[in-house]
Amino acid sequence: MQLNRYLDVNPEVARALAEGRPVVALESTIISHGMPYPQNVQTALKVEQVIRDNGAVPATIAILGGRLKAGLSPEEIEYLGKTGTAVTKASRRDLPVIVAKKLDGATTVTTTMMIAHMAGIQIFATGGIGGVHRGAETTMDISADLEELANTPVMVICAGAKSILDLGLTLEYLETHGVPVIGYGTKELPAFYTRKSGFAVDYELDTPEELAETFKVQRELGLKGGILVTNPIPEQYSMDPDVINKAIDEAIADSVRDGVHGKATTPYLLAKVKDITGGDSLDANIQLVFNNAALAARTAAAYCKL
Ligand code: PSU
Ligand code: MN
Repeated sequence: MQLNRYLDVNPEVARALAEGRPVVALESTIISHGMPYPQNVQTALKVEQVIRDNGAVPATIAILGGRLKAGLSPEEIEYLGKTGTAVTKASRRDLPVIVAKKLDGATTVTTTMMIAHMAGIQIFATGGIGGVHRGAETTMDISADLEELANTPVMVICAGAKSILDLGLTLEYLETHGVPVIGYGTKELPAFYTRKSGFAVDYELDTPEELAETFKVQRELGLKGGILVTNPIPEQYSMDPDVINKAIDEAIADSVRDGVHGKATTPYLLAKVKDITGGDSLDANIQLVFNNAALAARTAAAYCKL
């Protein structure tokens, strides 16, 4: 484990890492900004249980009082969920000020990867990643998540990207930056709420062992950066593409009308989509996170056996 005087690895996580047992990182922006209270807290706690049930130790990541935390208590998760969007959404550029001023921050995919790496955690489960936004050719709104995947050696297991993003441009960006994009049991990029997007992924892998082996080879070759695993939402929870795409188009039109920009865009769109679909998208969102957590735990377990 890298020594870092700003980092607190909770005892259970530290013990598992020291003993070479599997650990899975989880982000906290999905709790504070990605879902409403109290479903956010219920989901975050259940995700940790899913990880345990699949043989790994969960490490939910956040910044509390300026401390980088790898592994939260249920009370800390409750605090983040209840405080919601009043907690700063912390991406890479936010870290110095939040830590120096001893503030709280909910970690995005970017900062969760960074802190996981500092703690020595290699596998991270989430719902969706940030990417190249629709209209990025004029707004230049490209998530820092993509840059982090290009630079930080963590495997991120997600359900693909939401079509609030430009999926084609997101894949182009990842290709340019040398990030492998793997479909788990599929050759097609899943679009978060749906199993299909019309875009092909680089490779299909079908078992946690294959994912673990691929990640190990990437490390041993000395390649920088992570791997993006896209795991389709289970069929029974997937949404009607027409319904969800219409909701997303409406949400984007609203965001343009309201002049939303910068870091507020993604949380705004997530909340709008949820409102427009009457909560159906929230149910799908919760189920796909459980599905990703289970795969991440099994992959972390396989990685420890290599
Ligand atoms: N996409 C989702 N759910 C989320 C997020 C994205 O489907 O909760 C969150 C993640 O924390 C992700 C962040 O890292 O939003 C990306 O924000 P931005 O687009 O501002 O980079
Ligand atoms: Mn952005």
